[in-house]
Amino acid sequence: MSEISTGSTPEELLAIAVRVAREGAVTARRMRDEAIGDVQTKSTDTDVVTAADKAVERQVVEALLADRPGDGVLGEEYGDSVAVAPGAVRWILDPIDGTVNYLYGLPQYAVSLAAERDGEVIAGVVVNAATGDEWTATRGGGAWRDGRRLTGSARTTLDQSMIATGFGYDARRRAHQGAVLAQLITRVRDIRRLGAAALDLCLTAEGTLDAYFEKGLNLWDHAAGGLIAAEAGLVVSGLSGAPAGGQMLVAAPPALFPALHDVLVELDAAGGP
Ligand code: LIP
Repeated sequence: MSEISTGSTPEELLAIAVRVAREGAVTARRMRDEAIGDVQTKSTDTDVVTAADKAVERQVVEALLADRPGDGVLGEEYGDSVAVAPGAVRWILDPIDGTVNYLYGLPQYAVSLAAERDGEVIAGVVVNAATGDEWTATRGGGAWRDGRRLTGSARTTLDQSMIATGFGYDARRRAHQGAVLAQLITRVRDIRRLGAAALDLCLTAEGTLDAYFEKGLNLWDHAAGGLIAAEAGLVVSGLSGAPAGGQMLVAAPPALFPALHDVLVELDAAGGP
């Protein structure tokens, strides 16, 4: 691997990620327009994976390693390939986030690609494959959409806030999540369940949504969108001081985060199966 590749800047990594993610989004859209093929299930009968998920992941991984052969890739469908060079990058990829939306043709599914070095995500891009909308961020470089810097929502009170969330694929987890929602919905302006964590995070980063939370996300769901939300000035965290992760991820403007955090703790949103 050339020296430049291990020492690439976040901006150089973002340029690679944007190019490759856009190409993957074109493939996802084309395959959707042609026909949904080879639909299989994973953890439950509602946790689906399509031929497009696999094709996009293969395409993105091949393009990344052609550019940077010493890097590693963690992908939703084919798992982890270990980086072999010191200071190399681990790419974190969800080839189609919002797979059920993709299956139904709802225009809310995205290619999500992040670059991680030494355990820290330093660049990320999310491309809505249905619409072409694109969000980017580099660590310390801000979050952007169409040349506009993102700064999140100006909302300051929970009862006037639009909160997005999502549900797992396991019925027992969904029962707990539904019980939490039944209480939360009385405390907020409204709830939205759009079906793709990466896009939920980007819409929250741009202030179209006021805040987002979800239990049970995988790293590939939130690696890029979490950086975009953080670089938009949002608090991206778990509950009670925990980092954002599978137990809970909350993304909210600093003015809103404490109230949302406290009600999620009160309702045991991180609990349950
Ligand atoms: C999806 C997430 C979404 C969550 C779904 C699913 P996938 O990821 O983006 O937020 O609510 O249950 O996990 O499976 O479409 O890549």
